[in-house]
Amino acid sequence: MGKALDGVRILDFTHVQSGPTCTQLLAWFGADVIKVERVGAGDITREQLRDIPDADSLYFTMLNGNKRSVTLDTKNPHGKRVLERMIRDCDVLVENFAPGALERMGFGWERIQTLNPRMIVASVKGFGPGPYEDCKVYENVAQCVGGAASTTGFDDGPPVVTGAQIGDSGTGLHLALGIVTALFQREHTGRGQKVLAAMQDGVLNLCRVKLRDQQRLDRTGVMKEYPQYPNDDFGDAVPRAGNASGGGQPGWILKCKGWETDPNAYIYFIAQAPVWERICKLIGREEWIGDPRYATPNSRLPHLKEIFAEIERWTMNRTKFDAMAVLNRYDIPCGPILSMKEIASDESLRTSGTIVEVEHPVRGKYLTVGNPIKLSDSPTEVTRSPLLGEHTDEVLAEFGYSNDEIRSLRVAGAI
Ligand code: CAO
Repeated sequence: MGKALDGVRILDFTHVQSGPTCTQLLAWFGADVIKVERVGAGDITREQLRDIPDADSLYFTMLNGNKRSVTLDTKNPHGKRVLERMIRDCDVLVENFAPGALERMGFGWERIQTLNPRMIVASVKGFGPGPYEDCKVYENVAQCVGGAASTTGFDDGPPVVTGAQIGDSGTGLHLALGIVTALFQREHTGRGQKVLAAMQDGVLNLCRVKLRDQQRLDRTGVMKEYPQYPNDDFGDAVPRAGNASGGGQPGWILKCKGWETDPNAYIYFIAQAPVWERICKLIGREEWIGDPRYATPNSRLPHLKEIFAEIERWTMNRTKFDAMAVLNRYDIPCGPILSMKEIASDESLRTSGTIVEVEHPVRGKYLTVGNPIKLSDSPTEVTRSPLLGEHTDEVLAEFGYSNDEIRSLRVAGAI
């Protein structure tokens, strides 16, 4: 069976996390992703957070599967000529260099357009146009400037960054969508275009419910589903909401059996309005069903702390998995707090291909996250990340270089 992006050739100048997540996704959909790396060094993450001496790190291997690796010195005159040829014959160039690096290399948008008007040039940057456009940005900076940190954590503590890499992987996802959209438009126009995904914008897009809340707060001065209501004051900016659900259905994280010793013996519980009666019956508070203080979603809002404390008395007597099984029988939305250890051994995630074990020639077997997007006509087969420069000769031959030419490029230090 063919793949959705068969025939799309991608010149992948990405490094670290944001860009590589994007190109890995495109590779999973069948694009030929040629990762261009610095001669002798490669992507800096090959050696960051290493757990096995001299083997590519998990940081690298988990973000660069299904790609080919070419080494090329794009500052060497011979290397620049190779790059020109590659640009002429590829569909997309993806990069997440610091602002201006591509131009300093001599390959700004105008130059690339001259070489190949059909080329799509896709970039991750920290900020979009404006006062910070020249700044370098990493994950947690993006979380801070995109609105996530100020709205995450508890009211009595400092801002908190989340473990979900919404700045890096989140922006990589945004960029991937931009690229396939530009490829689709090129079908009609025949022209390439620039695609920009700024990390600040990507994080804000994922935090849009908090911008919604800012406007509600500006108008009414209160947000009744936030834990600050009814006893604490609201300031003029959206406060940190702890584990409140953030949606129209109240939720909170509740202790389960074993919480004293197991940091993940908790469950997320949603007191969804349509199943309120069942919740009351299950926890033995049937009198709440007819009580006007608890009967409607609005009347319950000032009592949420008390309600969740009462539900917690029920969850604390069960393991998170037992609680989940019972609550699901009553159609009550909930989810156990799963540790990474539990996720790593989850059979259903392995069966669905969301967690995959891959064999690597240097590091042996490693686990990686497979394609979270499943296409019925374009199944993903996850393959290992390439060794540094593993495909240099093979790729250059495909771009028309003879063995002798490849040898002299190597002597010149261009590859
Ligand atoms: N051959 C020759 N030179 C190469 C090369 C190659 N194949 N690949 C890269 N280089 C050069 C670049 O041209 C650049 O040189 P100049 O500074 O002389 O122009 C240099 O390597 C370093 O590139 P960089 O500035 O992108 O790298 P950095 O480590 O200094 O910064 C980062 C890293 C991530 C902060 C920066 O790239 C950035 O802000 N990127 C945009 C935002 C982003 O993606 N952040 C997410 C990072 S975590 O996923």
